[in-house]
Amino acid sequence: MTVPLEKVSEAARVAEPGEGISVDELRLASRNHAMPMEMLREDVTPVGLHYVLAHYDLPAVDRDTWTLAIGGCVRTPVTVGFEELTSMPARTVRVTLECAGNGRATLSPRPVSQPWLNGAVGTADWTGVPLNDLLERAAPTDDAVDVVFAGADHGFERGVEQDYERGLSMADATSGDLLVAYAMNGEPLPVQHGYPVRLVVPGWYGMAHVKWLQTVTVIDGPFEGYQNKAYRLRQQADEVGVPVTRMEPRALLMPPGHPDFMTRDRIARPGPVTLRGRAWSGWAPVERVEVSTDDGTTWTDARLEADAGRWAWREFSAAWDALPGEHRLRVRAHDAGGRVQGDVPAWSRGGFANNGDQPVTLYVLDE
Ligand SMILES: Nc1nc2c(c(=O)[nH]1)N[C@H]1C(S)=C(S)[C@@H](COP(=O)(O)O)O[C@H]1N2
Ligand SMILES: [Mo]
Repeated sequence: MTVPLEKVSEAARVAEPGEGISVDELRLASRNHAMPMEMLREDVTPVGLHYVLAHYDLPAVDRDTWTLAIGGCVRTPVTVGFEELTSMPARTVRVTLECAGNGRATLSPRPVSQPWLNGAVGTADWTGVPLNDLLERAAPTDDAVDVVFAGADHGFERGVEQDYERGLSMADATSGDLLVAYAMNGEPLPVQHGYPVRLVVPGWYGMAHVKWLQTVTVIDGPFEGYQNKAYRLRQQADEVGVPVTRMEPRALLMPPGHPDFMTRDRIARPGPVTLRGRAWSGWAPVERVEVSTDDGTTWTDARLEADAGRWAWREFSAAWDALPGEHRLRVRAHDAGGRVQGDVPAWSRGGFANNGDQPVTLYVLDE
């Protein structure tokens, strides 16, 4: 029997007006979990609470037989095993990682996919070997254009069978602290984050950070693989689109007060409240965060806490005297490159890089 692949996998689409989240989306959402918003209190996200996204099944990789092969347009193909990799000079970099689809579920119209609210983010200390050191050993030839990173996971997506693969230009692959990482917060990578080894591309949205990394292939032309075509900003399905690359500036508020179980709306007593949260941008350092307690009518500057490194989110805080009533709390980040978090999320068919601010509703009781 032959199964036509287009029957297995639905084409990318946006939901009809009023169409709810489906069981297919719920299945994805229960495999791929968000970071709970209260974890914005941590500089480094505890491993089990960092968001997770895997397109296919989590592969079983044996660390003892695992190898990383660097080949293609190189003078000296290199193969390293886990022991050799971990004996090379290592670096640890604190990196905030965000899925390009973070916030997708609240867009209108809603792209049908992993239905993230706003918790598809986390920060970890990644330890590994600078990708540059491995590439230098392999010595790319002069015709090198792109570098393709392939994971051990395998699946089908919109009718296309594939290993998860992403390409980067030589310039992007050889600048900016990229790591071939084998530890997360000082521990071996857990399976859901890429055991035994993953790529970390500081400042870029999640899709570039290939997990369960097995091969690095230098090629003499632009990489046209599925995941490089899928992660593009498009208004129409037939557009070529603009590649999704670095994280847009975004600030998130650690929800104050206490939650209602179902709605997660917040409830607090009147009096002084410290509004806190974290902000990041993959383009340039965050240099300003504004806070509004009246749904964006007035804004005040939050205090920025110590810089935790170029690729890590930055904590902010603002003192507020909460009076009884219903309040809409909003925050927005500015980076040193002049990028500002928008009021209205940018819309694209994939729901990528939508960095609109996310209001938090807070009810302050009379006493
Ligand atoms: N091999 C492989 N790497 C992958 C993926 C995947 O499905 N397979 N998902 C990517 C996406 S879309 C994201 S957002 C990040 C998520 O990384 P995390 O689960 O460690 O948070 O991994 C990326 N790397
Ligand atoms: Mo993602």
